[in-house]
Amino acid sequence: MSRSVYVGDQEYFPGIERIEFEGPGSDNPLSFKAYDPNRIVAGKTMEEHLRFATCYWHTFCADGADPFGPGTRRRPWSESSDPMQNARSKVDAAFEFFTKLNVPFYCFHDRDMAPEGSTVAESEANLSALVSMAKERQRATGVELLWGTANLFSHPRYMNGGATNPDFAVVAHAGAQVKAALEATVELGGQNYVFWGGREGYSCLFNTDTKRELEHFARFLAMARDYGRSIGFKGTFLIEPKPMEPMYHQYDVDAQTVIGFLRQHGLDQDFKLNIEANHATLAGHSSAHDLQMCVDAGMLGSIDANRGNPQNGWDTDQFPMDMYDCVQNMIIVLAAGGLGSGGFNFDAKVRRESTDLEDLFLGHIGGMDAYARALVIADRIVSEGKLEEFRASRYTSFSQTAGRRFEAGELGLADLRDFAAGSPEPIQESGKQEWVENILNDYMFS
Ligand code: XUL
Ligand code: CO
Repeated sequence: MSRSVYVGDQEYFPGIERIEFEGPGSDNPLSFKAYDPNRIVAGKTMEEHLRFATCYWHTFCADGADPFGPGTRRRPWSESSDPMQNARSKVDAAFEFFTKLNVPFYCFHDRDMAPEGSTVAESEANLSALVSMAKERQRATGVELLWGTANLFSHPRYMNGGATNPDFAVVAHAGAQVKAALEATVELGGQNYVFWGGREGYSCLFNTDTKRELEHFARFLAMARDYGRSIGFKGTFLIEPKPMEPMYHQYDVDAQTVIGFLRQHGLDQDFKLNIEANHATLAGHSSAHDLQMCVDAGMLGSIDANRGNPQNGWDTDQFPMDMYDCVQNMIIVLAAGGLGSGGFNFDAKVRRESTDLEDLFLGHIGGMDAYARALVIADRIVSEGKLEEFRASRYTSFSQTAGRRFEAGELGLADLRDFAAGSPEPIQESGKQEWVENILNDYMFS
């Protein structure tokens, strides 16, 4: 689909036109070399497969501040002394950006879009005014909302957590915010609603009742689910795991932890997972690992596409460009039949030293091209089936008599003993990791 470029009263990205696919031969940095939204791969367009989203927070709110220094960039949509005026300018800048980049979706936290007021009612009114404006821009441009969420981690009241705060009065504030953010998401036709457990975790066991906090968390999620369904939210609720930052211990450590938690509390029918690459690596996994765990559980919802930095191990939220990671992730997504109502959201920010407005485009273009290339490579790998054939061949003994009965639950430990005692020593079978890795390189660079 081709969306029309939107420019409001002020043009925020002058000199930048619609980013078009120009192909690998182009030396125009403001063009796609690989992402051709209309190109058909495995029966669907690239746009339909990848469902790219731009995030509001890093792209339009972040100024480059880090723990060692303040922001390095001024944005033309943040120059008024009136926060509501800045918020309105930001909506216009955002829709200009989305349509110039030709990205079909966006994502936001409540506080990215509208400033917090001095009372709950004022915050609700601020959000609802900005949501009306965003809804109008969505209608005018065809850009859609991939997911909404609530920021339950920036305001000082949330320093000990949102839904898991030891003080009920703070939990109530978290509830008020999620209620309003769910209403905003429904109003904007959001396809998913995300919970990233910003400060849902703890720093010290001596002052924390983890059992109680986790029970509160499950109750809170069930309340959000019930309220969302009651106001007509038909999309998917998503939990985004992360093991640390800002808390030392975050409750939603990784995919398997979250899957177990959701099942324990009967939330697995409504909730799936949003896997962020940099969070998986902080947990000591690869993003492919966490994606595979979700697929195995039937709970892969969406992806926050980014990458970390092996040098410092922080959540650096860099734009994805490591092709090995992108290809492995795409193999898993394609083999699973796609992301459904999810998408690839760039939870990624330009570096503190990248101060030009143009850099916002360059970061996204690189990420979109990386995943477009990965899609093409992964499609060949999945459709030719060489790797899958080898993987399946390693398990053939479970299709034969005793192995099949084992999988069917028909054997006991004594049966295993008798089988072992009556059989010759198992023949050594190489896992052939070097060979399968070589195959990946052959596909990537042929
Ligand atoms: C933080 C993070 C969040 C979530 C949305 O690490 O990833 O931006 O994606 O709250
Ligand atoms: Co994220």
